[in-house]
Amino acid sequence: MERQRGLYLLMLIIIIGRAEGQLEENFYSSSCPNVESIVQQAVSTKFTQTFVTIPATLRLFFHDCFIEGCDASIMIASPNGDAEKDAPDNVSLAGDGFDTVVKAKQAVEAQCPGIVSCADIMAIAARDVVVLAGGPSFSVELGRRDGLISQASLVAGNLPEPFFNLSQLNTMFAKHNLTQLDMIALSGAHTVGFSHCNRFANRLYSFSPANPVDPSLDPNYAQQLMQACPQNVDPSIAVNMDPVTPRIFDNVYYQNLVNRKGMFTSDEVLFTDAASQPTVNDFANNPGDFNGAFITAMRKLGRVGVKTGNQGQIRIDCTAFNS
Ligand code: HEM
Ligand SMILES: *[C@@H]1O[C@H](CO)[C@@H](O)[C@H](O)[C@H]1NC(C)=O
Ligand SMILES: *[C@@H]1O[C@H](CO)[C@@H](O)[C@H](O)[C@H]1NC(C)=O
Ligand SMILES: CC(=O)N[C@H]1CO[C@H](CO)[C@@H](O)[C@@H]1O
Repeated sequence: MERQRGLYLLMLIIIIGRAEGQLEENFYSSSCPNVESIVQQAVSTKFTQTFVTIPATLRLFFHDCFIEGCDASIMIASPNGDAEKDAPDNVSLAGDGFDTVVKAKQAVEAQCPGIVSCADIMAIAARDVVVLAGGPSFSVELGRRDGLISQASLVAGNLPEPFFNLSQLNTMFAKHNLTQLDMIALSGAHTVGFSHCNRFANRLYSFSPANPVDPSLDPNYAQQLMQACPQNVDPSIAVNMDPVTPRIFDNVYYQNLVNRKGMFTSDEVLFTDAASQPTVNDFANNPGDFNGAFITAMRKLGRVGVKTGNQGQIRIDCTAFNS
């Protein structure tokens, strides 16, 4: 009798624990069983219109998770221009990422109104774009709720900067329980997408008084970048971050680092710092190791600061809190 009560109590604790704290792969299996195919369809339709869908959606997910957790707070539009997406660090978050999430949400709402969070749609879409670019597939945990806070002032100092060194990168990722290995694997997202010239121009023109060109850059690659990004170039000009296979999600990013063709200091330092170089060499030589580490890290990224259970809300329009 006592034992049975104890067992019931234990089961109750487990059930409550699951409902409140944790994400699950089959969270919508009865409430919206087709959610993943609906999102996938919307993402691939958007992708047929523009390749930017891929890098923009992936980066949007990363920035969302690092500020206030993976809760779609980055999606909120404010008439005053003071929401998270308006922060200077968000400069150049391509509009196509926002558009992808909005379109996917509309498609989901049409079949399962009021059920699926924008935060979960972002997590599914981030996986889908990796797959569309030829990267590894993986299952996505679900059950996130949408956040109730979105403030530009929360962004400063909470996103990694392209001039960071290894310890600065590690410190920032560790705040979210992400290891150096996770950080190196997630940086592999720079295998697709674009950077504006001003984010790395210092490496071409004003690195140091003795070396205006960053000596850790391959000289031919530096020349190539100078051609694409002359001094004082139009700030809207952007270049591929992976000069070799810019539209494929692969491990060539790490081969580029070995060949001194990392776009940012924060990329190249992963190879030049002895503490991270063995991992870069491994990922450059073994695509399977990169894929495995990337999947693990994306799933961990997707758990950062999530709201579950009764926290937050299920937004109807991803760009506005429910009224
Ligand atoms: C490790 C530290 C990181 C730094 C310092 C960093 C910095 C940057 C910067 C400066 C840009 C260029 C933005 C522009 O000028 O348009 C960029 C682009 C991008 N980042 Fe990162 N990033 C980091 C990690 C990540 C992670 C973890 C992801 C995703 C998992 C990611 C995904 C992307 C993507 C896909 C783009 C291309 C965006 C586009 O083409 O629209 N980055 N990143
Ligand atoms: C990284 O940068 C920080 C801040 O500028 C500095 O204190 C630290 O010494 C640097 N670490 C390395 C290994 O260069
Ligand atoms: C941090 O990650 C470890 C290993 O993945 C996990 O066991 C632990 O529960 C995580 N901690 C938090 C606070 O998320
Ligand atoms: C996509 C987006 O909303 N980007 C904004 C990022 O922040 C700058 C200002 O700092 C805005 O001008 C952009 O519109």
